[in-house]
Amino acid sequence: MTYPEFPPNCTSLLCKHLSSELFEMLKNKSTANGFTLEQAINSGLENSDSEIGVYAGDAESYDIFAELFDKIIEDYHGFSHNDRHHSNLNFNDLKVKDFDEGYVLSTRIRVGRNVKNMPLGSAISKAQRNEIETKVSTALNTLEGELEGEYHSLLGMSKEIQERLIEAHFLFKDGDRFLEHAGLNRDWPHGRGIYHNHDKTFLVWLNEEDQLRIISMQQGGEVLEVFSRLVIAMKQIETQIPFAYSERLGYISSCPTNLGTAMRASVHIKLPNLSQNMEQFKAITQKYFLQIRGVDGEHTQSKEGIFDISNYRRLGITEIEAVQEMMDGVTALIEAEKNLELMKHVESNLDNDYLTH
Ligand code: ADP
Ligand code: DAR
Repeated sequence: MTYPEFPPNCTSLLCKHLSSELFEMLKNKSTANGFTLEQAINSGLENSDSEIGVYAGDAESYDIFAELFDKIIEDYHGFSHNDRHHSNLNFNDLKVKDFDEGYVLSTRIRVGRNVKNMPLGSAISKAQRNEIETKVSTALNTLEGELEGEYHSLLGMSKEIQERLIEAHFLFKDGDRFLEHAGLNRDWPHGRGIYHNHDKTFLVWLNEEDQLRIISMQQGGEVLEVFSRLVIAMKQIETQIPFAYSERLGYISSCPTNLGTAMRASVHIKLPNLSQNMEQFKAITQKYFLQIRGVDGEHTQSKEGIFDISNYRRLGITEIEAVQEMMDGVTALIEAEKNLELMKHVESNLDNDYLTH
């Protein structure tokens, strides 16, 4: 492989950090699973509009290709090679904020997890992926109480049911081109599926981007309820399924953006006025380290002034800090939205006064 010719408009962290010198240093290296630099960067080469552009094929990738991954990790999370990740799942430490009524439509908190001592999705074999599906779905089927539910393999699921679950924000989409070119969609739909409880407030995706996406979600803005359900579930699953974990990087994920807590705490929130003031909107999201996604998740657009707002950082902060950052930022967004509403109301009253006198 020769040094790739990145297009001039490439803005990914891969383009930014893979110098020709670094490429020459890493191009002939591979992990014990045979995962190569070429495989790690293929998604970013095929998708020049990538934000990041790299995926790991196993936990070892973060060591073998550390000279590249560490630059990307520091750029995205502000986490340096000498930093160490710490966890805090004590939901009593959350300074809960009740969001004003009428803005937050729903709350979802998810973590990515991968099975210890197994390759990640980009390097796993079909047999290993099927083994994970069997072991994890068996463990999930032992869950009781509020978490009790059923596992549904994608292989046996009709397109109509899949579309309905995707539309309702419960199931992952297929055909993601970033995952495709990372080798994460190989053998699709074999080994993929979804577990959910009877109310669909607790769900687990199997073998999408990560081997598990453990999800707690519900209508409204009761963040503590959503978070505590997730923490209880995570701990119960981990008693049966050991997760890939690093003292330095926390929970190991396919994409470096999901290392550490691998947690994304999001709300669907109505901000029709702020959506007309994107400069002000983005100033607030930058201040609170928030990410703006569309109403159907990553790489989608907002609809009717509804946005998916979540914490951007996942590594080098604890789970409590990630959720707190989201809550504090969402509170600031609601305040800004209310002020814009008030200004609009005053202006329309002034206009009416002017017109009637
Ligand atoms: P991930 O959260 O796993 O990184 P996405 O951003 O693609 O993946 O979101 C996955 C699905 O979850 C999408 O259908 C998205 O609309 C839905 N979703 C995300 N946040 C919320 C939320 N707060 N309420 C309801 N659905 C949500
Ligand atoms: N779209 C890929 C991944 C960015 C982070 N999102 C994940 N991991 N789902 C990119 O490189 O832009």
